[in-house]
Parts: sequence; structure tokens; C-alpha cells
Amino acid sequence: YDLSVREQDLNNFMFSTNCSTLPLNFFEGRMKISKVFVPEEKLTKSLPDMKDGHYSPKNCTPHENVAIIIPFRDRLAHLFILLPTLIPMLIKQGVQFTIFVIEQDLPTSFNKGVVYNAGFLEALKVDNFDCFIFHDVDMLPLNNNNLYRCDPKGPLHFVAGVNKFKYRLIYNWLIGGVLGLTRDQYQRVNGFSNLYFGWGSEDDDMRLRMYSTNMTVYRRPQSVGLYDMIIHRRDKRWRPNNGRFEITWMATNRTHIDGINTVKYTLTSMEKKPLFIHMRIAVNMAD
Ligand code: UDH
Ligand code: NGS
Repeated sequence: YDLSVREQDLNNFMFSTNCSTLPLNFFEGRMKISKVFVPEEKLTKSLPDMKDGHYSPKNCTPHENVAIIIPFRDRLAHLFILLPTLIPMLIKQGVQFTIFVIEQDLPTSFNKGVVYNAGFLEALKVDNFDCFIFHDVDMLPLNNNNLYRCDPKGPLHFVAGVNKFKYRLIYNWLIGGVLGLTRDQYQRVNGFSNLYFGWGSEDDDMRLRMYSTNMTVYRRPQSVGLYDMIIHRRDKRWRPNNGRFEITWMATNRTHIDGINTVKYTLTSMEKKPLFIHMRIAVNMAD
């Protein structure tokens, strides 16, 4: 790598007006991550620049305002393994971001699509975000060149390989795990389907929405989009949804009649913590 270029990049990054001038090979790459649970209080103390889940770079002007949307239920252990890796990486990358942890209340079975749609709509009441990154709580980024920004050209899948699939993906159409869309892109596909209660297919349905609205999906290169998924057992209320294939069958016909324009939920609480905004939602749709 040409050092003079690197120096120029560094100058641009630190002192220019734009934080987004970095190439995809700017940082060292593979991070040493600890995968250790860090208690909230300790983590909060170590990240004094975070307030109300928000961070703004100091030395450059960010060109995007990014909302990180984390779907959540009963995964506290994962959240405080993810945040100690994710937040320092985002700060280093010069991203302006706010983290939203969206928790679905009991008793309905977990519905990731509704949680994402609610997260999108509620985040827009907090600030004028232009990029949304939908992020599983158990996906740990391994390479800090995986810049957390949206691509105006099309939806961006940040994941190119996961430990559990030997650092590959099981199929090329997969877009689950960590996915970024601009506000416009998310509106164009009408968000996620609200119909998938339980595990599976809400991501495949989203892929079909992108296809039917003529969007090209981008993916980080294999060497950069690397993740370790925290190994865990299946949640009791997150059983595979046996009816999912029938729903996906008609996915492209439903794009405009099932999504952010039809989602039904109630925001039951919101707490602004230093490291993230914690929202709880009740899903008001048939399970
Ligand atoms: N999630 C929760 N709580 C739940 C269910 C889902 O927080 O009860 C969120 C969380 O952000 C999680 C994401 O939804 O990362 C996806 O859920 P998942 O990680 O359980 O799904 P995945 O497909 O793994 O990644 C399923 C478990 C497979 C266990 C197989 C054992 N052989
Ligand atoms: C597919 C699911 C997707 C899921 C993917 C990876 O089989 O929703 O596995 O899941 N599609 C269907 O069930 C049709 S993973 O192994 O990472 O938990 O995202």
C-alpha cells in the first residue's frame, strides 16, 4: 500500500470537512476482539463521548447520519459483547451514529420485520437519519475496514462470511445479519414484511422486495465483510416458522401492501441511555 496515499487519506480524514474519504483498506483490517461481556456501567465509563446513544465525529463533518437498529429480546449477554466491539470501531471509522435497541414485548412471538419497521419509524422521530443499518445482536464485526455507511447505489449487505459457515455464506441471495439501506431505499421497498412471526425468511422476503423494485444489492468484499456470530442456542420463543414458505411465495405481490405503511405496534417505553436508545414495542398484529 502506497504510504504517501495513506498519509493523504489520514490528513483528509482528520482535517478535511468530509469524514467519508476513506478507502476500504485504510485501517489495519482484522481486529483483535475479546468476545467478553463488559458490564454496562463499565462500558459507559470507557466511552465518554457517547450520549443518548449518539456519537458525532469531532475532526470532520460526517456526510451521513446513521441509525443502527438492533432487534432485541432476552439477549443482554450478547448486547454487551457486541457493543464493546462495535462502538469503538464506529468511532474509529468516523461514523456519525445513534444506536437503537428495539425490544419486542411478550407475549407475541418475535417478529423481526415488525421490530425493524418500528425501529425505522421511531428512529425518524428522534432524528433525521439518512442511513439505517439493521444489525443482529449476535454478529461481531471482525474487520474495521468494513465501513458502516450506506451505499446510495443500492442496499448493502455488510456480511460476506460468518464463522458458522466457515467464513462464507450459505447462499448468494442471503442478506441477513447486517444490512444497510438509505432512508429512500427502505421506503422504496416499503420496509420489511410484517407477516413473519418466528425464525426464518423475513430476510429472504426483503431480498425479493429489492429484486421486485429493481434494486441492485451490494456486498462487502470477502476479506472485509467478516463476522463471528456468537454461538447460542435457539430461543424458546423463536422457533422456525413452519408457514414461512407459503408467505414468501407471494412476497413480491405484497411489497406495497405489507410493510411500513401497514405495521401495527405500540411504543411502550423509551429510555435514552448513554450508549443506546432502548425502545420497547408491543406488536399489535395477529401471531
Ligand atoms: N433476536 C432476539 N431475541 C430473540 C430472537 C431474535 O434478540 O428471541 C434478535 C437478535 O438480534 C438476533 C436476531 O434477532 O441476533 C436473529 O436471531 P438469531 O440470532 O436467533 O437467529 P439466527 O438465525 O440463529 O442468527 C438462530 C439460532 C440457531 C441455533 C441453531 C442451533 N443449532
Ligand atoms: C435460511 C433462512 C434465512 C436465514 C438463513 C441463515 O435458510 O431466513 O437461513 O440463517 N431462509 C429460510 O428459512 C427460507 S442462519 O443459519 O444464519 O441462522 O437468514
